[in-house]
Amino acid sequence: MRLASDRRRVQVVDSHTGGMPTRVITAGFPRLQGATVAERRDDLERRFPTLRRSIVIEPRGSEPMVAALLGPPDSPGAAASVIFFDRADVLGMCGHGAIGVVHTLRAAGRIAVGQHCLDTPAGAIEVECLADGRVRLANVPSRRLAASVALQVEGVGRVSGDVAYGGNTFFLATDPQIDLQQPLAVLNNVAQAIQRACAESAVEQPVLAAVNHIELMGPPTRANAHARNYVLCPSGAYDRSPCGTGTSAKVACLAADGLLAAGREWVQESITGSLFTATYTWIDKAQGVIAPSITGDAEIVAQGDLLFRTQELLPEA
Ligand code: PYC
Repeated sequence: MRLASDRRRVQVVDSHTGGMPTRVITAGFPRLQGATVAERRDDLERRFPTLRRSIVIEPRGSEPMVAALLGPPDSPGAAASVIFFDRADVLGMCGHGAIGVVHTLRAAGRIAVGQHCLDTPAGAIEVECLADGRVRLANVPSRRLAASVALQVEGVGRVSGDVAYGGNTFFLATDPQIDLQQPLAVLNNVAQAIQRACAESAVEQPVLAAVNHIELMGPPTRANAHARNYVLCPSGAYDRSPCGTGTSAKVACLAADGLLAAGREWVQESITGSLFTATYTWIDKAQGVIAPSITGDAEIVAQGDLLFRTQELLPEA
């Protein structure tokens, strides 16, 4: 059955990683300008804001959806380049999305069990398709940027937490511990108030200027997990998965505090109960820089064409 023959087609494969949707764009997206994935990222950000949103939000997508635009590799031997975006932004890196991409490439027969490389705007990442179907991601170098940063948060009071980079920059609220058993709407309000406080305090505490994700930490509900998180993304959606970049940021803080030894596993539970397993090795112990590794699972849930009028695929600038 071929419908809407007057429409242009953008081919996608939809998956979820621990409940968080990833939409891999495999063909049909307008050609981006740029010799490197970083340049193509800038072009995507500048010239295609409406098309980006139309791909991920309703009626074609959903609020939390992250898209992964596949392109040619930059580095010799890389399987592909990938640029992640959600309804608000082009993302530096996305852990759950990378797991979805690798799962999709494997299902499509483009990569096999074993190690591969993906070029992202945040740098090249090593990924591994494990024989049991899971994906291991060697994330970008991660580190804590500041410890125990105190904020005055409207409706909450004083909140202290660490600022850490794991491919995106997180404020990890730890004190007071926010009760993660509260309704999602309450957690969302608290995280948004912290997000606003980060923005408002960035003049006095410049490290906060880079914060784009808020991570609330609490005790796990799963017997095999070490902690549970709630992650607010810049789009306003919460991460249904344990957040690969957020887990990397958390592990960087644990490493900096000497609370998790290199090579030991950290099992991070998401607000929906899904799990990622993380480990790390030191890149530079004196500077607190780690190489985190995140293992998780994805499932393909749909494959198809998104339909657009020709003018909807034209650049805006
Ligand atoms: O898994 O890194 C992640 C992520 C970032 C935003 C949503 N998921």
